[in-house]
This record gives sequence, C-alpha cells and structure tokens, in this order.
Amino acid sequence: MTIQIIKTTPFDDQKPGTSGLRKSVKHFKKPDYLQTFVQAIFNTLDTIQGSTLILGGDGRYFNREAIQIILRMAAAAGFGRVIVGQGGILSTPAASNLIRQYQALGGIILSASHNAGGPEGDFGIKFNGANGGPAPESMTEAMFAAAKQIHEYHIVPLNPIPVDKLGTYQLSGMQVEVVDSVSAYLALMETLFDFDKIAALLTSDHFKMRFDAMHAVTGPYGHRILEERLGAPVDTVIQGEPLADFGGGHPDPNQTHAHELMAMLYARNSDIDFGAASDGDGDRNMILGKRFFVTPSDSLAILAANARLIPGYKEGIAGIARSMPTSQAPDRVAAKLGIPCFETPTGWKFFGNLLDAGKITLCGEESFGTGSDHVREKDGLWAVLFWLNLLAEKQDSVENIVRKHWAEYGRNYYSRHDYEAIDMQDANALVDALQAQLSGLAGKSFGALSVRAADNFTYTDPVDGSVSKNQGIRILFTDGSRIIFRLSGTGTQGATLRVYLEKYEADVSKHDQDVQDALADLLAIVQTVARIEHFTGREAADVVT
Ligand code: VG1
Ligand code: CO
Repeated sequence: MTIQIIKTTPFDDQKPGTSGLRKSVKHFKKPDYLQTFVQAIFNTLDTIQGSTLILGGDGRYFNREAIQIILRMAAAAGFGRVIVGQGGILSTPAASNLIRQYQALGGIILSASHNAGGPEGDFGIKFNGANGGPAPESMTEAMFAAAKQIHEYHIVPLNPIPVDKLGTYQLSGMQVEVVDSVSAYLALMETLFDFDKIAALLTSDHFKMRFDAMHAVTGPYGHRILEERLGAPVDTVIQGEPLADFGGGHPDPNQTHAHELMAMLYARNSDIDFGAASDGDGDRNMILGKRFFVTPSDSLAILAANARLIPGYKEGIAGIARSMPTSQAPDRVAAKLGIPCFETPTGWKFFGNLLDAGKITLCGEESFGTGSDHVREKDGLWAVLFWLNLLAEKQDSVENIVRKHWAEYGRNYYSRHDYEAIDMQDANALVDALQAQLSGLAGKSFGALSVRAADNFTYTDPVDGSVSKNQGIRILFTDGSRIIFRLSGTGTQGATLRVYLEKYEADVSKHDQDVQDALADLLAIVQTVARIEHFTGREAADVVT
C-alpha cells in the first residue's frame, strides 16, 4: 500500500465546541484544514489497526468531498473497514446506532447541525466513540492539542469510492461498505415503539400530521419510516428532499426557523393534529399540536411521565438527565417516580457516562433535543415516534396531554432569548461584568423575586469524577425561578449570548398566560443585571424560542 505523507503547517484554532469542530465552509476548505483535524482525531486513538469506523454526514455542501478525503486517510491510518451511509448520508442518531451495532471504534459525523449550509454556510466534523456518543471533553481537548502539533498527515492515493451505490469496495487494502442510511435505524425504532398502533393512527381519517425535514438529513428517514413503513399519506413529509444548502433555509426546528410548519399548524382552520420537525443532522425535534407548541423541556417531562406506555420503556426508566439550562419540569416527574434526575452541562457528551452506567434512561435539552439509552445522541425522529406512540395510546390531542401534565405537575414557563453574532469582546465584557456581580447577588430582591443563589455552574461527573467548570451563569430565585446566561459553543460568527428564563406556576388557573408575559419580570431583571444593550447595542434578542 502506498501512503502519501503530506507536509503541512499546524492549526491552532481546531478546538471542538459544544458539538464538534464547526467553522464556515470557506474556513474548512483552507488547504489541509480538514485533513489536519482528521489526523488529529486519528492521532488521539490508539487501537486503530484493523478496527471499524462509521462515516456519514448530513449531506450539506462539502459532505461528499470530505467523505472521500476521510476514507483515504482512514485507509492510511490502518482502519480495517469503514461503514459509510449511502450517498455519504447518515443522521447523527443513525450514525450513533451503527457505531454500537458494528462495535466500531467510533464514527466521524460530518455536520454543523442547525447551522446554515451551502458555500457561504458552515461545515462541521465530530468524532463519536465506541459507545456511540460524542467524544468526552478529555478527548476533544486532546484533539485540539494534537492539531496544534501536526506537521504532516497520511493519506492513500485518490481512488473515488462510489458511495451512491450500495456494496463493498476496497481502498488500498481497507474495506469500504456502503450501507443503506435508514434500514438499521428503522429496525431499531421497531424494537422500541408499537408500529402497528402508530400505523393505525397515521392511516385513520381522524388524524393528520406533517413532518418538516427542512431539506436536511431526515428527509429520507421520514419518507421511509412515516410514509413507506407506517403508511402515512405521501404528503406527510414536507421539505423532504435533502439539499446541500437546505434550500437556503436554516435547518433549526424551532418556532422561528420552521416557519412553513408553524404556518400549517397555526392556520385558523388548520386540520393538522400533529406537527414535528428535525434539524440538519436529525438529532433535534420540535413537537407541535394544533395551534400548540410543546417546549422541549415539557416534552422530556411528558415522555418520562408516560414512558411505561411505550413498549421499549414499559419496565420503567432508571433516571432522567437534563442539561442545566433546561427547565426543571423533568425534575418534578423524577421526584414523583422516585428516580434520580441529573443536571449536566449543555451538550450531549455529558449524558454518555450516565447512560453507559445505567443511571438514566431518558435525557434532554431545552434546545430541542431529546433522547434515550437506545443510542448515545439525541434523536429527532425517535422523539416524533415516541409522541406518535403516546398519541395512539392515549387517543387524546397534544394540547390535552400537555395541559393534563401541567395540571398534575404545575407549569414551568420557559423561554430562551438568543442574541446572535455579537462582537466577541462585547460578549466577554458582558459575561465578566455578570461574573463580578455574582457573589453579591444572593439575598438581593428584585420586585417580588429574591435571589437564593448565584454562581457559575460547575459539573462533577458522578461516574468518572471529571470536573467541568464555567458551564453557565445561574441566578436562582427563592421561588424556583431561574435566569441563566451562556455563550454558545456552536456558533461560527462572533459570539451568541443565550439567556434562559424559567418560572414555575403551580396554579392551574394561571396556566393560560402568554409565555413572554409570564416571564416579563425575569426579563426585566436580565436588563438590570446584564445590561445587554449597554454592552452589545442590542435592544432585543434575534431568536426567541
Ligand atoms: C447548542 C445547544 C445545545 C446542543 C448543541 C448541539 O449548543 O444549546 O443544547 O447540545 O447546540 O446541538 P450551544 O453551545 O450553541 O448553546 V446540535 O443539534 O447542533 O448537535
Ligand atoms: Co443537530
């Protein structure tokens, strides 16, 4: 086998963020940039020889070129076999599943998730380990350090693999298997959910759903699973054709970016009962009822409260985990079920140890991410199927299910305000100023609200004891309300400030307020303590979810 050794200059900006390395396509196309990061991944793995790697991406611009480069580098590194999704396509949860199923050493997933795609958009790459989950912080730090030292990378000569055609190919002694992107994932879903019941619901005259794939990776999954396998009418999946630039849209399933779906569900005379959407790489989900939005935090709580109705979870769940900024609605369910609820930093990598140790079964984030121990990633279509199974079981509407949940547990009013692409220095100044106030905030009152504690969240992993500091500034009030500030770790332009607001309301007669009205006093406190306009010049958030 010929291995070409290509001399290169190290990069010092390859620090993975919340979910892998994300940069603009232009940045990724710099000579040797992708290659250096791939080499950095391989240099941090010690048992590559003869092992299996899973490879796929969300189909965004540059996916195809990157797949061929990574295949050639995998062959040079000594992998025995690479499993590639057909056309280079694998949703993030499907990739996680394949890693586990093939007992692979890990997988490389090409995605910048909800970030825009196309030549002017973003690209991303992340490594998931043998458990199927995102590399832990210790490993991403090692990759970053490795990239800073890389002066050469190894690659075998150009020999394009026809990734559109299923089959097994040879590349300089390494086997490349091109597999169907959906089959294994579909088979896994069939072990968890009652497909007959869901099919009966989807084919009945009384129920209509729309699934918005946002021209991203879940198009083929939605068509195959919802329409072909479960028999939903052919117009169920909208924007189902994956496009390299996502049709110019922003593949982020929320009220702002999934506007086509929102318009369908919120139309005055809408006849659609259930709406759902997923993001660029298929790990996020948004759940809608008729003129009704389910917050991701409530969704996690409701799935947990009803898990026993679902075949895959009928024995009950061991525990729940939620990211720190996610609302405390799941905590109330855990308390009632008598199971633990863990609070982790933002990012799925922090759930891996808890899932592997069997401490939790379900987990989720406020950012439209929900999942379980069936893979080690959040899983958009899984959440949609879970809701469908629940709707079929309860024969009730989305809104009624949520309202009954609130009546039982109380309602956690919740919203996130994002200030995007602000100047990095301004953002840091704002955070520094907040940090400086923290020690003096406890005991202070703002109108009717008193601060119980204020800190910057530190997480100690209960399984391996690793400590992650500076995971978000929290202002916790005596009545359970919270304000949280974080800087995004997935953006590629300047900084994005996320402000999370939460307020608990037990009184069912007060469950009909407008969310922003219910949170108005907290937003006023935000302006006082964070002085966002002063530091950033921004009067209001760009995206409110
Ligand atoms: C965001 C979300 C976070 C999520 C991450 C990756 O991170 O807030 O909850 O885990 O995206 O999701 P940040 O650092 O920008 O807040 V995905 O669908 O992009 O893999
Ligand atoms: Co995603």
